[in-house]
Amino acid sequence: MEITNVNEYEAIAKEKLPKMVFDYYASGAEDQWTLQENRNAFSRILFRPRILIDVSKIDMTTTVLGFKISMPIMVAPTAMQKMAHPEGEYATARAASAAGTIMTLSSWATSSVEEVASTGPGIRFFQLYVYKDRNVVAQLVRRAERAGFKAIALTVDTPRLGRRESDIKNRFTLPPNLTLKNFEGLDLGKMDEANDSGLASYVAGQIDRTLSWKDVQWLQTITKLPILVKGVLTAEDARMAVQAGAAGIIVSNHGARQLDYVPATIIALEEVVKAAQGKIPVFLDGGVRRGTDVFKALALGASGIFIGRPVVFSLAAEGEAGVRKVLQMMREEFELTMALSGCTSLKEITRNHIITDWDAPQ
Ligand code: FMN
Repeated sequence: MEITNVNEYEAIAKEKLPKMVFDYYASGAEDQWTLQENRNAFSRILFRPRILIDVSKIDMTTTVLGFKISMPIMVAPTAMQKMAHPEGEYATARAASAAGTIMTLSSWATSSVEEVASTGPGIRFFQLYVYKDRNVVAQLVRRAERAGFKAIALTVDTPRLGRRESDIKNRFTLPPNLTLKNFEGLDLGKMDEANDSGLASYVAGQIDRTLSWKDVQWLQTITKLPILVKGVLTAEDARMAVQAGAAGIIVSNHGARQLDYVPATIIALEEVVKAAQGKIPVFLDGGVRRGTDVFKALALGASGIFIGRPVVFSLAAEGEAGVRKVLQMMREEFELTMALSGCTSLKEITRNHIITDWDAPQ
């Protein structure tokens, strides 16, 4: 039967993938309260559509850090995509490029920055995890620059890995035929099996828990690339990101995989946007599955959104064609939402086009 929305890929992926892999992709942390809330919160925002506006032409194009893209829908970094499909990150890179949008490559990709660059042209960002060994970080950032990546998305919500109980039960580890390709030559490409989550042990061994705001400044001394701080959920940290010289903020709770009982990102978004005061753009990821969700995020001040799980699920189901279809369905739904709410360009989307359950009664 024809697939008509992004959510349908999850069930197909579940049938196709080994349980250990599907659970790793799908899970959130602990009670998975935030995992549900990331979705549920969107349903507490309703539209105030405007009528009798000529919507025969809709322009969804936008500019992110100076790069023109076809729509404000981008690809979030998700690790180890070759577990989903043999073409893994190559397929995602090609699909994003065909859609005219940005792909963010995970530090923990199963394809290297050079390999992904070799798939062809495309605007790509590199997601960075900071290892204890700063030489490893400096080398990797340099390689990303040389491979033509345009920005660093610095993940700041993972000093330790969140407690994902299915990964513990499944003794999750990277399958032996795959490596964390960016680290292969640095002897950090393999993940040992552990008595709990192999990934949690890897993080505990390699990732720098001392990471702090001064490192955001350090990063700027080793690269000219703009830095997006990924994982901000409060106004306080938004102000600090601006001060630290970030080029942008990604409001993210890591797909609800880190600290459970943090708010849905769509709820946290507005305070971050206010605190950033228009000085730097604010993006969002977490639970975006519909064109209506994209519109709601933009109405609350986001400059664009990223999708995570829909990419790995569609990759598992249909490879590159699946990821293309996800991006296409999101684009079409978003275009329709704009038309039906009376907006012909992104700048016409305003706070008045929505009402939330935390707004004062009119
Ligand atoms: N975020 C990172 O910064 N680095 C990663 O390597 C990374 N790997 C992920 C792997 C999976 C399977 C998932 C689901 C998320 C991962 N994330 C990672 C978080 C995503 O970048 C993003 O914040 C999240 O998936 C967005 O929520 P969504 O999946 O509901 O769209």
